[in-house]
Amino acid sequence: INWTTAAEFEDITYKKCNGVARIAFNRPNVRNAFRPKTTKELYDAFYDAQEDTSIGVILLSAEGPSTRDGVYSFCSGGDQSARGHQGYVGEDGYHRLNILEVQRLIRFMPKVVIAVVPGWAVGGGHSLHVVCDMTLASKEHAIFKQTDADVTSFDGGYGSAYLAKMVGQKKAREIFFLGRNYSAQEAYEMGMVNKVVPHDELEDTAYEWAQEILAKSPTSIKMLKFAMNLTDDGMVGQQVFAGEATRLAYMTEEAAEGRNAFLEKRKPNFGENKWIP
Ligand code: 1HA
Repeated sequence: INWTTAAEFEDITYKKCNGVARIAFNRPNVRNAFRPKTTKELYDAFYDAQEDTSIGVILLSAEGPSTRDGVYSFCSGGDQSARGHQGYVGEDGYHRLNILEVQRLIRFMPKVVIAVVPGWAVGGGHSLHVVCDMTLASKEHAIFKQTDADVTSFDGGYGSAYLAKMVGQKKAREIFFLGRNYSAQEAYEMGMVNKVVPHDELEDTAYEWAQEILAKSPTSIKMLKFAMNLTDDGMVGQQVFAGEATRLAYMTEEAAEGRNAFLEKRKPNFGENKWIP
């Protein structure tokens, strides 16, 4: 895969190749924990990928392994050493950790986001894989774990309630209330992993999945993603889906007539026999 660097960051890497963007955590020595700087960089990279019309699929992956002990990780959630008394402190001294904004960007972007999990997916890192459209996991090294209830930093949205829709209420409660380790195979059997892949083939498989998706109709993929989101996202889900319906309506003769009539200061004439059932 001929990746080219799309932008330089400190806590993440950001590359592109043939319609695919790859955004990867790059703090492997702390199990790819995210600090406020990381979430800002993630947001900027995801936003760039969203706005780039050549990109249809984004892989959220991770660099590694740790140079200290050789352990692979996807993401271990919020950096506990960046936590002050009100929350996570950024370099500017403010308490913030805008990981939920990153989640919303992933959720609402009209492109497919695939979590590529080479190792630990823990806490807020686990929630990130949940909110991605699909998850591929390393057979040998991926471990899924929820520690939110150990550190009093809990995801009450997609990380938990949406997870429950994915794996069922009892399993989701077990994952959060006990905080155990689950292998890639166990996560697959629960329905939160799409495929368990030999570690050496993980990145290539993700790229292949992306290429298969890229061969599909972009409008269909985007409408299907938003349709599947809609029922869980309330009025915002409806807004996002309906926004695309509005865009399609703009492309009709009716829309041109409505706009032209206004600009020409006349009554619109939408024509005969247009009330197609
Ligand atoms: O859920 C949310 C949010 C929800 C809504 C709104 C905002 C949110 C913001 C954040 C979060 C969260 O992410 S809460 C959950 C935070 N994460 C954790 O509680 C996981 C902490 N880490 C671990 O449990 C373990 O490190 C591990 C299961 C991922 C891996 O265990 P392992 O292989 O035994 O490694 P370990 O020795 O523990 O870690 C290696 C090094 O990485 C250690 O550094 P050292 O002490 O040797 O210098 C360790 O401290 C560091 N490290 C690992 N995870 C984190 C970390 N440092 C800071 N923050 C971490 N999350």
